[in-house]
Amino acid sequence: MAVLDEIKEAVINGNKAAAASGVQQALDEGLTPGVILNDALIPAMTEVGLRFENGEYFVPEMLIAARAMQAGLDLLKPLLVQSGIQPIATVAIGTVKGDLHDIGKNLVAIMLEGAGFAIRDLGVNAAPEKFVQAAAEGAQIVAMSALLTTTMPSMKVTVEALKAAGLRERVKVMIGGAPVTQAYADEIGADGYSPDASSATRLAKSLLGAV
Ligand code: B12
Repeated sequence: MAVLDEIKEAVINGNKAAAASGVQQALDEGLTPGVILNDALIPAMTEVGLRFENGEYFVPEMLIAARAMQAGLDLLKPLLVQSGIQPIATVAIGTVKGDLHDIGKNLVAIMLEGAGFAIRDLGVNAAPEKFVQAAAEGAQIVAMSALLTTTMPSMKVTVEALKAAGLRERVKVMIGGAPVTQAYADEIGADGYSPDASSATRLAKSLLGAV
């Protein structure tokens, strides 16, 4: 599908306007948000990551590609999120301390919202205390994202901080992000891991016994 290739190119080249107009065109042509996301936007960011690894791209290129991706996501968000439903539970989601990557976290938040969860977005660079505070204020699930191997340990610190605050039994902890694995989730005592945004919604529901 030509338009999907155009969107991919636009994101890879960091062309925000072309990414947004491509997504709009794809929607006008009747493509579903899921297809646009999984067959254009996400593969584009994967390619950007490869180019960074190969030394073809540097941080500025990654950043403008991320902005182009976000412009496309902004158009998809209202279509991915249903409204007017009673929330299943509140999820406090954030990218852990020291980490500024938020595209995956935002995507997981959008999908969870679409699946009927209320979202408390703690943003990026979220310190363990922020997650603890959100849990103390009633969030039933704490969801942490990390894209850097160097920031993953903050997930463990947060789990420990929840324990120290006496909240660990009251909340479910789920984690994700490209370098995160099920083995790491087991190691730090998180309740669950999932590799992508759609399985994250299934995971959240299963953690609450809602499926
Ligand atoms: C875009 C990008 C950036 C942008 C981020 C902009 C933004 N607003 O997010 C900018 C330019 C800021 C950036 C900066 C850096 N980056 Co960067 N970045 C990327 C890149 C290319 C894409 C990440 C992305 O958005 N992917 C698309 C989304 C959709 O995927 P995702 O995040 O994995 O999320 C999915 C799943 O993981 C999962 N998921 C995510 N979170 C959660 C949470 C839960 C609870 C669950 C269940 C699931 C889940 O669901 C999501 C949707 O399916 C990756 C390469 C890559 N392929 O991952 C490098 C990458 C992550 N960056 C990297 C590096 C090294 C850096 C810098 C250190 C570079 C530098 N020298 O300054 C800095 C660090 C800044 C910081 N302190 O955070 C490395 C990390 C290496 C490592 N293993 O630690 C990578 C892997 C590039 C590479 N190949 O080397 N980066």
